Amino acid sequence: MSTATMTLFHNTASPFVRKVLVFLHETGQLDRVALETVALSPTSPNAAVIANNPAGKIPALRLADGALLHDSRVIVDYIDHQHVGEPLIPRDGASRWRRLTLASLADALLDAALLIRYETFSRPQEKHWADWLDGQQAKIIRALGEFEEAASAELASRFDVASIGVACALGYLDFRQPNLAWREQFPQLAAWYAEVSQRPSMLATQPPV
Ligand code: 99T
Repeated sequence: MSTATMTLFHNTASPFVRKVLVFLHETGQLDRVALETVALSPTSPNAAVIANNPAGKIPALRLADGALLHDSRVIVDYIDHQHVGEPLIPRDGASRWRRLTLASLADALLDAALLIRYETFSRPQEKHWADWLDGQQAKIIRALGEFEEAASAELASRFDVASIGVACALGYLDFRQPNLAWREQFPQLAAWYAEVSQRPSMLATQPPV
């Protein structure tokens, strides 16, 4: 019998959902959550998601008492408060703010990559705005540059909110921008990612092929 008391609005293509799933894996709470898979985009929203989250976005997590949490930052914080082991989000001190800032940069990379995805996938070709796409891609490259600096010490030091965010962001780049060839430009980041992508939590949550 299922022991799940919570429901996660979910899609395997979403790197934001993946962060939540990796947190659940890493904290041993996977069996507490049932997955409700939904398909959605800004131009084809999902009614069940909108009924729960006015922003119409996933992940959203329904708790046992019916309360609804979104977005991924709020959900991973909640999950991190639900287990007894070492927190994946440092509770205080300078490390809290540094790890959350790295995690935020990973989200910013994802926001840029998702805007590119929606612009190129959902909008007709003749309406694509090249300067705007270039501006989003530049954000991605700058973020990768900062992660390259952080790879061998800060990211390698532990697999927490920062490292999980960066790992899921890199997985999404490989999924949606397979020709980017970021590994040549950022070799330390590539080496770090090759290692962490073998973790069971990462292997179990890969985007679709
Ligand atoms: O924007 C929409 O209407 C629907 N998009 C989403 O729900 C995406 C799915 S990733 N989720 C977010 O943008 C969540 C961002 C939020 N700040 C968070 O949870 O952290 C879809 C990826 C793909 O299909 O390529």
